[in-house]
Amino acid sequence: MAERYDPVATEQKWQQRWAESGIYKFHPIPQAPKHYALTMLPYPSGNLHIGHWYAMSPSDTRARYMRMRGYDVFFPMGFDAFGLPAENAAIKRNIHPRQWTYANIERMRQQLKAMGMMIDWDQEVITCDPEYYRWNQWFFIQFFKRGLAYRTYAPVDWCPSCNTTLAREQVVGEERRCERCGTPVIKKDLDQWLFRITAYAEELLDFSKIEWPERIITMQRNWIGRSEGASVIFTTESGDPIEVFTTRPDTLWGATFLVLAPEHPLVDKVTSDAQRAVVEAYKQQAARESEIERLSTEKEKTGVWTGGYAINPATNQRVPIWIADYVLMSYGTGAIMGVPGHDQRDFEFARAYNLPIVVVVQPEGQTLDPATMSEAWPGEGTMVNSGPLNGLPAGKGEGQSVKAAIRWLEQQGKGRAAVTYRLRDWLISRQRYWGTPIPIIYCPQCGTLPVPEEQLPVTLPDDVDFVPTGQSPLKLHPTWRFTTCPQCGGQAERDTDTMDTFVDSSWYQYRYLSPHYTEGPFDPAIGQHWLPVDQYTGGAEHAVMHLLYTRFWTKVMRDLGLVDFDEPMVRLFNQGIILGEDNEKMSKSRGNVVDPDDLVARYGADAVRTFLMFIGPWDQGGPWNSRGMEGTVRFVNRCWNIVTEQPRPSSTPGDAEALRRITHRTIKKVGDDLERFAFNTAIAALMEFVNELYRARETTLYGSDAWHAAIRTLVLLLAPFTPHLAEELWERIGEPYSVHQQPWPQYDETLLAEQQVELAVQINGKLRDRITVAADASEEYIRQLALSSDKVQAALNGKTVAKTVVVPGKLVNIVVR
Ligand code: ANZ
Ligand code: ZN
Repeated sequence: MAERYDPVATEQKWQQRWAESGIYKFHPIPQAPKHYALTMLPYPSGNLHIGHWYAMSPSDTRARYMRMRGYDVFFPMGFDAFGLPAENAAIKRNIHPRQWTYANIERMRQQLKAMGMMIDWDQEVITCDPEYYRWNQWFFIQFFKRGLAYRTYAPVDWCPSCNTTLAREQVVGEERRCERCGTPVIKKDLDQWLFRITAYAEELLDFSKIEWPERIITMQRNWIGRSEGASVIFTTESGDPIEVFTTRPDTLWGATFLVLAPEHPLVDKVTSDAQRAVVEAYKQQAARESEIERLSTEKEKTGVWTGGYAINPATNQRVPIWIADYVLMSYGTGAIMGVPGHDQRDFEFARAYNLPIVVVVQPEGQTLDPATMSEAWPGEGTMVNSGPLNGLPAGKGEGQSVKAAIRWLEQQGKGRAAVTYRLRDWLISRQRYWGTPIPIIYCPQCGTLPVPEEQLPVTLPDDVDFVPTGQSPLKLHPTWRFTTCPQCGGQAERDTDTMDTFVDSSWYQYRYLSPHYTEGPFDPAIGQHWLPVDQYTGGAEHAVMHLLYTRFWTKVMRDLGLVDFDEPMVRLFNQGIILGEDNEKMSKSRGNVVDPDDLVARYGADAVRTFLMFIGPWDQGGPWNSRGMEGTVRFVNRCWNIVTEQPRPSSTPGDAEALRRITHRTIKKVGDDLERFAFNTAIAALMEFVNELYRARETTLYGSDAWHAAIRTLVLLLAPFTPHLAEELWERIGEPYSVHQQPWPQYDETLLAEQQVELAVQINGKLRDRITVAADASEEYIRQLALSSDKVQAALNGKTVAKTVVVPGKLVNIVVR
């Protein structure tokens, strides 16, 4: 009786052996060309779910493959361990967030080990460890010294349920809800720390040094939102300049009013006493609306006149200054020139409030009349009513109106070319407990000072009441915030906010190289060899937060002299999402959650890994399928059996050359597929190969050189996918430990060509047809093909076939009686 494969025992055996023999040990100096493979680190929520498996096991397969390709591969793992859920869970269970977090980490680390990944756990990074967040604080201070961290009192997005501020990226959807809890976000005025990511806006638009999915690049490009145009200076009657940003400076001669955002700092000054009450009321109302509501083109345009006027620098005419909610303080300069002839929103506004409309672009073959126009003309045409621009074609090209307008503005000193970005600075202050304390001291004498670097880390105290009140919990601690001023030694206070956890994940890839290094965020000698990350993998949901922040962070690190490259991750691959069997997002309430622990206990990690990779293209994700899971289990067992079982001796002749060809074709196919993350087709090729091996086993090929070579190749090709099974089989075929230290098999080009042969098809010796088949096609296949030929069928005319003789490479003879 053949021995059955016992995945659970086998997996434990090898996981232990791998750990003892240290085959995944990180080499500070790579011993071969380096390959830094990184997968996004998990949040320690308490349980590894199938989504983690879907993100990590294919990454591990790819990393293992690269190692067999001859690279020294670093594939580290850690935990993104600060953040709100720890506090919420801790409040619910009445335990400390630290305790909750570290218990979860412990559990998840075990689950990750059970997955059979090639992780060197000595390189692990836990972002809530003081030895980690110390460097968040250190970076903060470097940013501060360079003017890249600054504090302002400003209206910020505030989640009333999480009781904290949010970065703009964390406010999602048209309804502007909190990304975490879905509560509608409100505005609140607070003193907040921001990182000046906008200083890098232009450079962040340069994607030429990275190979990232087009989708992510587009999302980042749109998020940064670059607009080219001009800033134009209008002057109020009291002499204050009002700068507007416009993409159409050529329409300046048609600007018949100005509109300020209700929050614009000049509103109070330009407002006349007669208008003050309505202006105040309007400001109040606008403050309650969301940005999306304010920008909506559907919405009726509203606004009020301030009672003030400014001078249009081109026409020298007085234009009224209005405020309206469709102008946002957070974009451009927070003020616009109203050009109702050519901007639809301005047109609607002018019609609603009876403001004059002037046409400055006449379209070809039409004469627009402001009195009868029903909408603005944003298109092409010839400039009219525009002094020096008259007669020019309207457009952005050379010799066209926009360039001419900018030149005119610059000559007159009334404006200049300008670029505006949608990107805002990154707000990092959080009024929560479980995060990195901001290393700043406020001294009544000396002002705002960074904590001296030798005093880092500023540790997070344990004895804090962290139940959210809207106040920073650290502020409520009886003593923590009191300190002495590093400059004058007098009484001073610490900043009591903590940092956004996206700070932690902005640079963790550097820390993995030397997680306990004390002289800097990472050991530069090791960084020299290993950076940057060669291959990053993770979810596409991080397109505009994490993936933008880490690019920004690396550029700052470069400017600080810490690294000598511009981009943190050269290549990026985004996996899809694994859905429940019902094709819906997995969720407890739907009851469609698949628990990897159960599956591993039943089928082993290798089968689960393989199934996840076989389910479909990795970037597309797909629904769970229990039948498919069983299919994978069968495949694992078939691999086991083909290597370990001894068949009965056979005298059927086998084709050694054909076996060699399929072996080499499989090497090439699996390798090519792994290069492009096509795990599913790679596994399909392996399945075909195993089928072929089952056929070959029933012939004299069993036990031949070609057989042994094919089996050995199979085990090597399985190694990245089913690391435990492959290791066990490798031992069983008498090869030395470890299969994971073997080179990837090479294929022989000359064996790849799929040779075609033409066969004559005879009936009782008489030629009836010719068929073309692969040179190594099986006899059964050739027989089927010959019998299904139309000509053969016609000639047979219902007669019974006595037998069919296949002469390989030559002919098929069908004998009828
Ligand atoms: C005059 C004008 C005439 C405009 C015209 C457009 C067409 P993008 O492409 O998104 O950058 N604008 C500027 N600042 C604004 C703000 N804070 N809130 C709302 N709208 C603002 O759009 C730039 C255009 O949006 C600017 O060009 C300005 O209107 C408006 F025929 O100025 B334009
Ligand atoms: Zn002081």
